[in-house]
Amino acid sequence: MAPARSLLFTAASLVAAVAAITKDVPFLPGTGAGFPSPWGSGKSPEWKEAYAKAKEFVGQLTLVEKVNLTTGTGWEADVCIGMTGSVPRLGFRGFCLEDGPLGIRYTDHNSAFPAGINVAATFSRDLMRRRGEAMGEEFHGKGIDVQLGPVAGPLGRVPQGGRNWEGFSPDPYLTGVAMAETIRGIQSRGVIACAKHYILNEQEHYRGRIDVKIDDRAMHELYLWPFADAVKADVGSVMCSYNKVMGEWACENEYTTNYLLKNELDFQGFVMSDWGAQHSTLGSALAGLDMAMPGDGGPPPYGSLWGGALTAAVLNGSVPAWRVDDMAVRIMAAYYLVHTGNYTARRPDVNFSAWTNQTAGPLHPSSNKTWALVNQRVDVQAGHAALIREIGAKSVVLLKNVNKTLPLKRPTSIAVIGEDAQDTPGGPNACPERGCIRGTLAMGYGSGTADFPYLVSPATALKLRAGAATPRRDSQTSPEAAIVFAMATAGENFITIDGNAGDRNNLTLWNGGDALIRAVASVNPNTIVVLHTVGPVVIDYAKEHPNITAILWAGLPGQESGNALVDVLYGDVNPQGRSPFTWGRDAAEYGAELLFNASDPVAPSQTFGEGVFVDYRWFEREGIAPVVAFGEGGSYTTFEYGGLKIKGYETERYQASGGVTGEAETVGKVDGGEGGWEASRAPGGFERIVPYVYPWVVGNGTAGVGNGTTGTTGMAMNGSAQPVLPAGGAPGGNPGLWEVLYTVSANIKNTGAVKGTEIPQLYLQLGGESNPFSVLRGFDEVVLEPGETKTVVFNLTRRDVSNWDTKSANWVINGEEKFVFIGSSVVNIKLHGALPALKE
Ligand SMILES: *[C@@H]1O[C@H](CO)[C@@H](O)[C@H](O)[C@H]1NC(C)=O
Ligand SMILES: *[C@@H]1O[C@H](CO)[C@@H](O)[C@H](O)[C@H]1NC(C)=O
Ligand SMILES: *[C@@H]1O[C@H](CO)[C@@H](O)[C@H](O)[C@H]1NC(C)=O
Ligand SMILES: *[C@@H]1O[C@H](CO)[C@@H](O)[C@H](O)[C@H]1NC(C)=O
Ligand SMILES: *[C@@H]1O[C@H](CO)[C@@H](O)[C@H](O)[C@H]1NC(C)=O
Ligand SMILES: *[C@@H]1O[C@H](CO)[C@@H](O)[C@H](O)[C@H]1NC(C)=O
Ligand SMILES: *[C@@H]1O[C@H](CO)[C@@H](O)[C@H](O)[C@H]1NC(C)=O
Ligand SMILES: *[C@@H]1O[C@H](CO)[C@@H](O)[C@H](O)[C@H]1NC(C)=O
Ligand SMILES: *[C@@H]1O[C@H](CO)[C@@H](O)[C@H](O)[C@H]1NC(C)=O
Ligand SMILES: *[C@@H]1O[C@H](CO)[C@@H](O)[C@H](O)[C@H]1NC(C)=O
Ligand SMILES: *[C@@H]1O[C@H](CO)[C@@H](O)[C@H](O)[C@H]1NC(C)=O
Ligand SMILES: CC(=O)N[C@H]1CO[C@H](CO)[C@@H](O)[C@@H]1O
Repeated sequence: MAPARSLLFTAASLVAAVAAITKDVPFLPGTGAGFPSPWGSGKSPEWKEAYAKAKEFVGQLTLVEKVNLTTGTGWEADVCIGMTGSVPRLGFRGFCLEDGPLGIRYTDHNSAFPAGINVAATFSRDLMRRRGEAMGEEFHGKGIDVQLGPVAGPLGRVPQGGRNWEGFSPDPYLTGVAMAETIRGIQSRGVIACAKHYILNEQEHYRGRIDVKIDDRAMHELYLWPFADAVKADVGSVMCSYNKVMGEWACENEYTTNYLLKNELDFQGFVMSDWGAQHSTLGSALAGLDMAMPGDGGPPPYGSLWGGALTAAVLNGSVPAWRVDDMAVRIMAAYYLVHTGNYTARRPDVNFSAWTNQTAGPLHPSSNKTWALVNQRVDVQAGHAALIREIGAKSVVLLKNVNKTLPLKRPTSIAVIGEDAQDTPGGPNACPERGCIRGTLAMGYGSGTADFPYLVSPATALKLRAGAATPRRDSQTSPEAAIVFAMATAGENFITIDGNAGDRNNLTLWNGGDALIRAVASVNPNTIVVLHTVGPVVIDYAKEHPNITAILWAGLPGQESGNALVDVLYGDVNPQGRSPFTWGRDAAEYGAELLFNASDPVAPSQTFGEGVFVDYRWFEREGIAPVVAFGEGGSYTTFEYGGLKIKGYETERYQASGGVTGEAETVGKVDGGEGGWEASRAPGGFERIVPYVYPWVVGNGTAGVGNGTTGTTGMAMNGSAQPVLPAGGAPGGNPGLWEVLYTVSANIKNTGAVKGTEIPQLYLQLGGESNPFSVLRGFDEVVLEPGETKTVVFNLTRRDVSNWDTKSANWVINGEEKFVFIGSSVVNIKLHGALPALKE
């Protein structure tokens, strides 16, 4: 028997959790551990060829050419949001980097895809992958090398987090799957994906100052988990974040970058800084940063922390030559990794300027230099509208549907109420970066936006679909159905809307949404509520209201918003969306708190004392019944579960990885000493663009006198073979973690009258007081005709059944009895059983 789903654990005090933190961390940054910065090995089969090509390419470069690839040319110095220096001698142009996670920012003739949170709600690996592929095609078509997405940080620790919607879900397993599928999709189209923001960037308030403290276990089991999936999926780049972790900036943090990402996870691609998140020349280089973005912002004479300053640091012996070679090799390896097959020789020129909407403009906007035809308005949308509509419809979560109110049955009159249903006056892009509320909400605000090619509002789509039954905007008469629309947005902190500086100040609806819903429901007994929100909102009253017959969460559906919604309202698409987060009654129910008012606003710090207990894990631990549970969502049909089978496999004992890496390599020509200084100056007569970041040294430096930064000196400079960590050994971590230890299967039957898709979910109880009651470890998308039964099979890997153990710095399977729950949400469990003991 599985234990009762009641309060299993007494709530451990947060004070104890906080006290446990320092002792649970293997070391603190700044203590010298975590050096040297691991060099890419290119050992894994997926990276081998890319590394060989990268080394051949980098082997031809001079020091300044290598440095050019590592450093952005400066804010608005070129046409992309970020662009590195080039290698003109070999005809290799710089890397073009462009936001964002739901489509191309600052261009036209591109698509505006559903936000990450929506594709998470589909629980469809297939749609996650296809969305990635379609985005990759668009970025490639515009000549972009790196798409700055997908997002696993913020993970969604707190529901108010301004950028949660750019990512997927506060559940690390769901986010991990979405990261991997999105990355594989993007990279299959010749574009490097960027897993961001690494790491613990969970709120917008104080994001450029806050120091986050966390215990080793929560780091591994929660926040690092989806990044491990990203690395396992061979992501080409990772972006380090604005915040500090355990006292050091995330972009010069040898613990998070060298130790966790590059050593333990064996990440083979390159790490770039978030825009302006780099704080020093040597600290960042030695702690594993590989690319500085946007590149400018340093002191004279270089105007950059890298560029010429990095060249000087190599020449004066402060940064080892192999470290810069490793940066360049990692960057080029990511390039060659995605330029295979169809994409081997295809690298379209950059076809747009992020900085102007005019056709002609400067190639170097910060200096207004070199005017040219910049916006060629290449149409990259292809047939993606159909996919966007499909994701939009399949991400709608049906939260309430009394007496089969939905699907609509040819109502003769519909009232469409609320500004959130309407077209935006001035067009869908009237608010730059969606930085104001006007018309229907289809994406959040900030740098994670793309301009809409068009936006089909719900009102427009309903008008078309309803035909004769012309929708009315008033509620004076008694329409058969009143559809009320309401919204809540959030975004990045460079924009403040209605006092919300990125993060949401509250969890209620915006723009009078709650009052509007109540007013309509007080007069219309068939009130249908549609919510466009960035995350959970407080809707307990609406769930209970007798006149509110249906509630749908449509999230942030992108350009096909209205069409996708109508598909669901009229039953062309049977809803399969499931909530990728928990809905509570107020923010306090979530346990974890967003830091709005720091006692020390200059150097704020915060401890993630709730450990692994976020979202449903916290609700379960505290015995709080959610308003809408994680994984919950209705359908127009019904399903029956049965036939649970659990099978354990005999397995090899888990091997801790060991041994040592190879030695650090210098690649090709090493410019050093006095000759190095001379070789690293700009050629005579070179015409500089001002302001623009270059890799050349100026003046006369001292050759080879320094040997590193204080404290870290010896270790950071040490290029000899280094130990492989026990949990490491291959991209994503120890390969043994992906061994399948159990398969769990169940039969799902469609017991209703219409075709539908069920999302069976597998939760595990890992046992013991320190574990959550249950954690998601599997889901599937099962399409069933009426009366049809299918068997779903879940694989449970060693990683799925393990906990992080600080003492052994590895994953271990604890000795507790473990239970499997299969259900249609975290609280609606249909089948359960015990996992047999492991046969090792
Ligand atoms: C570095 O890149 C810039 C910008 O693309 C270019 O002008 C310059 O010539 C490059 N320097 C070297 C040494 O290739
Ligand atoms: C070496 O160069 C770096 C970057 O310009 C500088 O920060 C550092 O102080 C220099 N060290 C010595 C010993 O010259
Ligand atoms: C290569 O591109 C062509 C044309 O776009 C396409 O038909 C084909 O499926 C692609 N092949 C692969 C392996 O992606
Ligand atoms: C930028 O250059 C263009 C073309 O030379 C010129 O017309 C324009 O006035 C310049 N703009 C600024 C702000 O200097
Ligand atoms: C649902 O239908 C039943 C049977 O027709 C009726 O008794 C009940 O009041 C309805 N519920 C609501 C909320 O309309
Ligand atoms: C370009 O057009 C978009 C969409 O209309 C608008 O949001 C943006 O502010 C414009 N950008 C510039 C640089 O004018
Ligand atoms: C919550 O914030 C929104 C947006 O600022 C605002 O419209 C709403 O009135 C606030 N709710 C409450 C209860 O203050
Ligand atoms: C439901 O709607 C009816 C009008 O049809 C109204 O009389 C009634 O007060 C409403 N109920 C609530 C709880 O608002
Ligand atoms: C560097 O120093 C040498 C002699 O020490 C001098 O000839 C040369 O002009 C100097 N170069 C620069 C750029 O200052
Ligand atoms: C490196 O620098 C440290 C501190 O300045 C010094 O004690 C040490 O001797 C130097 N090592 C070498 C090999 O130059
Ligand atoms: C489950 O694991 C088995 C054995 O490793 C593998 O053959 C199968 O493809 C996996 N199935 C899924 C759905 O991952
Ligand atoms: C200048 C430039 O690179 N133009 C290209 C823009 O993209 C289209 C489509 O890929 C190419 O045909 C152009 O050559």
